[in-house]
Amino acid sequence: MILMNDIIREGHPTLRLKAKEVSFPLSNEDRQLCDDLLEYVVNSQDDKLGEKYGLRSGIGLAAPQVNASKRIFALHIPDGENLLENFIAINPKIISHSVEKTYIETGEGCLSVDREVPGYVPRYARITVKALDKEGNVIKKRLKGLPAIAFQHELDHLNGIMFYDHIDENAPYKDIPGATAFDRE
Ligand code: SB7
Ligand code: NI
Repeated sequence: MILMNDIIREGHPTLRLKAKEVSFPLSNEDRQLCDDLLEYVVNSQDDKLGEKYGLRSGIGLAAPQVNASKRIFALHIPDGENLLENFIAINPKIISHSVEKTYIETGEGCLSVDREVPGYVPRYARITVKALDKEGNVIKKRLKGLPAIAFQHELDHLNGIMFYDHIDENAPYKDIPGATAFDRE
C-alpha cells in the first residue's frame, strides 16, 4: 500500500525524467503498480481511510511520484459524470485539444510539493485523450473541466514537468489570453 513516505518530493531526480512506455501484456509488477496508484487516490479521498493512514487527499497520482519512471497514472474524480472515476491510464496521449485554455482559480497543488505555489496554471480547456487500460484495450475520452485539468497535470508528471513550471514567476496571476477560469468549488 502506498503511504506518504513512498511519495517522492520535488528535488528528487525521478520527477524530472521522461517516463518509459509500458509494454503489454503487463508484468505482475506493473499490474500491482496500477492497483496501488488507484488504491491511493481512492483511499485518500475517503475521510476515514485518509485519516487512518495519514494520506494527503489527491485526485490523481502518477507512477513517477512513487519513484517508478513508467507511463502510468491513476485518477479518481467523483463528479457524477463518472468520466474519470477509478481510472487507470497507461501510455496516455492527448490526441487533440481546444485552442481555448482554462486554469483553476485557486491554483494547483501536488502531492510531491510540500508548499503552496500561487498562480494560474494554464491548461487546455478541452482535450481528447487515448490511453490503454490494464488489459491493453484502447480507451478514448473527451474531457473538460477538472477531469481535463487533472489529466494534463498527470501527463506532465510522465514528461518530467511540474505544475509550477507553467506559472509566470513574475506575474503569477497574469491574465491568460483565451482562457476561462475554472472554479473548483
Ligand atoms: C490540482 C491537483 C491535481 C491535479 C490538478 C489540479 C492533482 C494533485 C495530486 N497530484 O500531485 C497528482 O500528480
Ligand atoms: Ni502532481
